Amino acid sequence: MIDDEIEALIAAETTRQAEGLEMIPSENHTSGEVLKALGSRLTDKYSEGYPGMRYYGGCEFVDKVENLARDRAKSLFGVSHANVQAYSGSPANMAVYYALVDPGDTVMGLALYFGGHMTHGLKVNFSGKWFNSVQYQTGRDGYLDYDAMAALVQETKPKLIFVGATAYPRIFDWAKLRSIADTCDAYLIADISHISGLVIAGAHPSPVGFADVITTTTHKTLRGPRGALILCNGNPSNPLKSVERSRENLPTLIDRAIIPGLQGGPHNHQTAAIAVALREASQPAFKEYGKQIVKNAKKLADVLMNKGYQLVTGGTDNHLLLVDLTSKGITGAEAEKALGEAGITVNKNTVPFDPRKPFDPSGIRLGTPALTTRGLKETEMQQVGEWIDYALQAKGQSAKLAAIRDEVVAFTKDYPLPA
Ligand code: DSN
Repeated sequence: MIDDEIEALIAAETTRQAEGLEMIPSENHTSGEVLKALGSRLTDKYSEGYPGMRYYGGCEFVDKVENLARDRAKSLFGVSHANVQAYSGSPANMAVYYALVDPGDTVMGLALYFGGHMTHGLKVNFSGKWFNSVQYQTGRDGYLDYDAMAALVQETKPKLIFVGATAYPRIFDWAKLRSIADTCDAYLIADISHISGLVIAGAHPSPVGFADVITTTTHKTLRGPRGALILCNGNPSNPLKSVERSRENLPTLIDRAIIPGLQGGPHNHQTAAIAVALREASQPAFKEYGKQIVKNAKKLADVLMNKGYQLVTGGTDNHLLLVDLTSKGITGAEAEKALGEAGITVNKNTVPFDPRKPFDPSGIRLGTPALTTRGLKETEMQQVGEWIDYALQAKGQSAKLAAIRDEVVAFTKDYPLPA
């Protein structure tokens, strides 16, 4: 039986993506091969446990799938251990807490409203409720304030420090962060969800060798399916023996946190799709892709700054721009709506020290990963910047926004979604 209701909705969403410009920095377009793995019979299979140690029969092929995904992740990032089972980024981060700290322990992370993530210690998230969460932030200039962070670490002595962001346009100084964590022997956790594709491409420094554990979603700049990786170094131990919390035991601690700690059966179709994406990311073309993402973001930053837009930190080193719209007299929510009507999908976002509330903050995030996947380069970024500016000026004027949308739709015909 064909489910015509769902089929129509999938078709409508596909058209929305194809005829619009997806500029949410955490989104991307996967390849047809990734989609094929996601839509496979692997979704039918239960396989709680790890390859060679399952609680179910019939795992001979999903074992191979998971081993391929693990080996590809290890080789691509240069680590000795990879767990590929976390259902997505938040469960991956939860597993890290579960593995390394106890409820009530002091943990630290970048505040959400300064570009961090909910799971890095937001008060209404499990990470802020179950732990004594201390939050660091950026300076007035939008850059991470390493000195203030170091002082806060000295004062509060966290056992674990999350570093990573959802709205930070600059690079992380991993060596400096390691030395800050070492002042209280804290575990340093690098959540590179937004930038893992850039790390692989050599367009952002790698935290390997500095962070104790690295987490990343697989669906952002890495351009895979929704999912996550947890990466570390160390020696896996006999799974039946108990292990102490130590850096040497990180692989065992992480694996046990995922199962039996937090999750049940792995999503094998997702694991296969991650393996496909990791192979794609190991190709020379992916390095070019990652570098082009950054070139495109820098070009868009220049175009918008030349039109008088204020960018947090005055530019970007990565895949995203955080635009403070205060001086333009438009709010983040108004901008998101106007751009949406013009066929450009973005999301409203707080800016550092935002006087406004998160549901209608002062800024928007703009990202180039999805547009770069479709083949847009610096020349096209000029045009995209023009449309963004026209649309923001045309806020509330349906006819003008519809006219921009017509231009966007026509433009996208030359930049199809990946086959
Ligand atoms: N929701 C993701 C983002 O948009 O950045 C973070 O989890």
